[in-house]
Amino acid sequence: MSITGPGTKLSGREFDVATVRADFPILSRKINDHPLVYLDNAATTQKPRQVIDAISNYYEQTNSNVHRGVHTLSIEATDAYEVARAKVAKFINAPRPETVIWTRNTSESLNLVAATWADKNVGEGDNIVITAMEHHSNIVPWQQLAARKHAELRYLAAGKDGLLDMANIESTIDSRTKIVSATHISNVLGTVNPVAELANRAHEVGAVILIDAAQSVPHMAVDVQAIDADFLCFSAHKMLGPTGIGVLYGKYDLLDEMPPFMFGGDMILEVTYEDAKWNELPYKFEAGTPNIADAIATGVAVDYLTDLEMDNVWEHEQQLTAYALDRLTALNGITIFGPEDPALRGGVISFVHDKIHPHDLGTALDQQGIAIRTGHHCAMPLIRSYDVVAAARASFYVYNTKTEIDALVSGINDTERYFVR
Ligand code: C6P
Repeated sequence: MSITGPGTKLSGREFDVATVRADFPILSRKINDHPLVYLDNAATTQKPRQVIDAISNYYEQTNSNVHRGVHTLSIEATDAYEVARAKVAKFINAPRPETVIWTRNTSESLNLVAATWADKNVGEGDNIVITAMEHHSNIVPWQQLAARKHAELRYLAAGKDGLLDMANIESTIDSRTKIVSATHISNVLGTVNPVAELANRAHEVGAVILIDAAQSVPHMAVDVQAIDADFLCFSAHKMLGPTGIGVLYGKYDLLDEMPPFMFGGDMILEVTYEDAKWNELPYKFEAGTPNIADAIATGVAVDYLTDLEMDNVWEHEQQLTAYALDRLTALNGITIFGPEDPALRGGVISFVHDKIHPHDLGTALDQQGIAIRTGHHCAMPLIRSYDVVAAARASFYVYNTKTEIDALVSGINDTERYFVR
């Protein structure tokens, strides 16, 4: 697995958070008369000026449809759209740009694989393996598919330590497994899962692996070839890019054999009154006018992260996470979910307070300008397995600082003084 953990040497350049912060206009906003402390990055990240400008520049200078025109604007738009795809391919070390499909988001990418590859390849009596720590977007499509195909949906269990129970991997992923679909980093527990090991086991039994990288690609160097991922997906909005655009990576031969997901313009080569032939990759999976501006802006977000260097991004978040775990653990009445060892987790910390409901805590923190997420985090089965219905969650990114974690801790203390008398 290509992840960079603690102890990794930085590549020489300082990670200068103050310089990074200056690129994000929203970070100078005040919320309820306090400076914004944005700790809801697992939900969506803020956007740097470069990404915002890329969107307005596109509409001011280039706006046109792609793959259709012979005029200058259409050629420029097409070039920029394809350059962005190539940047994303390089970012995840995909062997060729055609293996990167633009979708709307991670959810759509997961649904695409379930509705095409899995619909074609999963039959009665087969099984699909996911983990106990999946987001709803990586549970519900498989529940639906399993019901439709009379297949079994299996879960690789997770222990209370927040780690997958890898001891059961051989009995869970067996000769009737057709696909394993697993999150790389849990959006609730922060756990970094051993996806290369899962891929290896899937391949041993002739299954394919789909990796939900919504919470990993934005934060660490991910190499699809090193992991040997068959499919991998993520959303631009969680990595400094715009909403409404995401990625599905797939191995060329798998994508080539898959039926299309949606039908319409651009995804066809030839249409007669009777029938149609599908276009080559990646266009077979991009029916209709795509989200051109946001694809181009995603390329700019990738440039931004590439410039920071993903090893530095990971190292920065590791330091913040270790610091936040230390400070939160020292508070009374707080239970933190997920691995105790910061080296086993990304920058996501979910927790509950024994006397303050997460929604009350979130609302009180907002009064102090601090944005966290509260609720089930779209992972109801996992949250319920901890005997709670909701949790508070702080999640970090490139622009966060230890001072902001101090603000979170003092915000919790202030809330406690108000609620617990
Ligand atoms: N998690 C969170 O606050 P979309 O919404 O399609 O861009 O991403 C879905 C998704 C899939 N997998 C994982 C691991 C995720 O974390 C998410 C999005 C957000 O945790 C919004 S619910």
